[in-house]
Amino acid sequence: MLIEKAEVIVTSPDRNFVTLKLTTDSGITGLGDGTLNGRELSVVSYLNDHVVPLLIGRDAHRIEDTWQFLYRSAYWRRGPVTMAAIAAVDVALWDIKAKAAGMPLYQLLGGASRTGILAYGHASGASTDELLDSIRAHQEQGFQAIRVQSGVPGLRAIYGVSAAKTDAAVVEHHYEPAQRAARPVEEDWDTRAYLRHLPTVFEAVRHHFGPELPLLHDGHHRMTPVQAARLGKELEPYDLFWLEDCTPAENQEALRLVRQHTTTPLAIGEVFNSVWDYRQIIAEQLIDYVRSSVTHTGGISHLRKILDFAAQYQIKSGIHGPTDISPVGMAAALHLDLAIHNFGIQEYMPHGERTNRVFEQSFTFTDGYLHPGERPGLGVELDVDQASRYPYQTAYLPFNRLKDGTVHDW
Ligand code: GCO
Ligand code: MG
Repeated sequence: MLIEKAEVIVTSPDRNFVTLKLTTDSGITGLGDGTLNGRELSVVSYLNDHVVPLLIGRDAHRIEDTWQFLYRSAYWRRGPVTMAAIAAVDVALWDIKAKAAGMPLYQLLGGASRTGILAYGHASGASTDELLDSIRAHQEQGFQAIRVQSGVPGLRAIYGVSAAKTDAAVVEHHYEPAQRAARPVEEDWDTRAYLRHLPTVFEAVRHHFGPELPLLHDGHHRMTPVQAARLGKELEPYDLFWLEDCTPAENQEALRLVRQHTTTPLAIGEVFNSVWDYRQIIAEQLIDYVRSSVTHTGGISHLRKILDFAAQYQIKSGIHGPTDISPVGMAAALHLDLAIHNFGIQEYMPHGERTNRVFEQSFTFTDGYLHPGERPGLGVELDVDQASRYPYQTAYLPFNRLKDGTVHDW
């Protein structure tokens, strides 16, 4: 079965998405997500200018060989653009193989290891009261695990908290960090104010919702190791499911200091691209959850290798699933989640209605659990007419400045 056609489709229903569609000589099509938030067109160029010409005429069944060919023949390895482009090809080929087999993709990955995929939703509020309402709204939607992000007194809009007031009607997709604007929006940041405030937020949340509800928090790379160690320690009484990205992810050794001081579980990796980014923190057991997405880590083939490595050290999955992962990337995550043994939790931010019209999906969310569905392949199809109604729009992620004007990690 040969690849006959490769098309890169860019659409911006609620936000920008980059999708690779492969068509084989037997008429089977496959989809892969290559969306890189705020840098989408670089992946489009990488695919169109350098990868698509190499795919035509290749055997669609040779997934591993194609992966190794794209990775090694480029000579310039890793990096988000390269790995998102390779991911798009890899996932599209898995979609084709599963459709050819007449099976949902998870069956080819070893079959189901569980009946459903526990998902966490994003609750947030500028104030603690608003946050408590947002948690209630998520519980009403069925979520059984909740990420908690809160405003900090004295700071304007910050990561994870919508600028608009949260209410039940907009809770589905109230938080979308990329802004459709010609320049990145500037936000402000003060780590000391954050460290003072956050434990009071968790105290209020535990007081209102009791000890059972799994609670997560994202530090979004903004702390130093010693600040992260202090936060982890101070949050111990509130029994977090995880503290995510507490330090900038490039420095794997930073997590050693954090780990020595706290038993709060640690999750990291949404900006990682390969198993090499995890080598030390997995082998030294410095983390508890792997946060990579399928889309930014070379696809199902490579993320599976990272997760199998992690499994040997009792480290579990927590696959990245914000709205900037398209429904194609989400479906790929769900098939992997269902099949692997060391599944931890899946992030789930439901997409908006326009996005759901462009990407027709078979996955379900019931009582807090996701399932990829039983359709052959990934279970997602792209409506090309709908997609063409929403052309690309320039959008940037925000960035942070401290009070004195210094640029800080966002
Ligand atoms: C998460 C992430 C996202 C990122 C976004 C950037 O935990 O879901 O931190 O909110 O900020 O994916 O594109
Ligand atoms: Mg995160």
